[in-house]
Amino acid sequence: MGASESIAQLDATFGIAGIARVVAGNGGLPKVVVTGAAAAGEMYLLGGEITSWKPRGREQALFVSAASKWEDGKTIRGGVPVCFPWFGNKADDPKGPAHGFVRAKAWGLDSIAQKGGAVTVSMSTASDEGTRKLWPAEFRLVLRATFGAELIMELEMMNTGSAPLRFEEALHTYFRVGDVTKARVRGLDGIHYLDKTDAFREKTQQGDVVIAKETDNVYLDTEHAVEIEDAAMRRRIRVSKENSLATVVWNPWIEKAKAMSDMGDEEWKEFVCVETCNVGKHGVTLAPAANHTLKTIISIASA
Ligand code: TA6
Repeated sequence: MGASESIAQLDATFGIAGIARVVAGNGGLPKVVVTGAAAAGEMYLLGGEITSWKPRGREQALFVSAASKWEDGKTIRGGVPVCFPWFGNKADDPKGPAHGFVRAKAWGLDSIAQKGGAVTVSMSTASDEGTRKLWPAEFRLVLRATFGAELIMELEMMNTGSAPLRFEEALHTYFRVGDVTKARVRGLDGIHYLDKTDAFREKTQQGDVVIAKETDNVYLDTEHAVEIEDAAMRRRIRVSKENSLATVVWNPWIEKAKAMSDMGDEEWKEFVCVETCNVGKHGVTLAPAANHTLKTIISIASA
């Protein structure tokens, strides 16, 4: 079955007229387009990657690079990449794909459901011959994304094997901002973090996080919500979460952005990543047949 036929097949099976369709997106890649009463959104089967959320009456909340690649097996630059089963470099294999392998994998579409004005899209991926070569474990990973007045993301991990396993995970969200140099992230004051730009040295956050240079901080032992204050777009984006003990704040700044082939030289100004995670010492250990759900709820208010 060719790509266009399978897209038509998926649309026939899961599409909801006037609410959600499966269509060919960038690079001909299949995506779900949501046009619900409360919000519009998009989610690609490549990586189970959300690339758009626009609550009714509000501006787009997510950033996607104009230079992103759109190819099977490649990662999308922007939106909400799913990092799993490791974060950053693979500890025991520097050649392993950064941030794990599911963000470059084709996921399956499981369901599309409408409730009130919100639409929930559920996609999943699981262990197979390819994943076992990189990570010898049996798993099923489901991402449920609810596009409504809030964006709710639930990443459910199930250990489908007979041995305990340990993994890291992150919803690596790229939030669109008007001007990152005029934005700040609130809610991390006094929190310990590892500074990835300074050999992972442990430091303590003083006040709000302001972006005035390359920033790559892994905040530890933090379960509470944070807020992105975006003065240029006069809005506040609130990121609350459950079952997550770490938060990462990232912006590549000028030089790193220039060095990235899938990011425009000036695009570093247009986003900040605030990532809901379980990484490092907060990696999750799961017994056979057990499951764990990381949840994040995003809302926007005028500032
Ligand atoms: O989450 C922050 C980070 O780990 C940074 O170190 C930076 O590498 C970023 O992710 C993007 O990673 P990527 O593999 O998508 O280029």
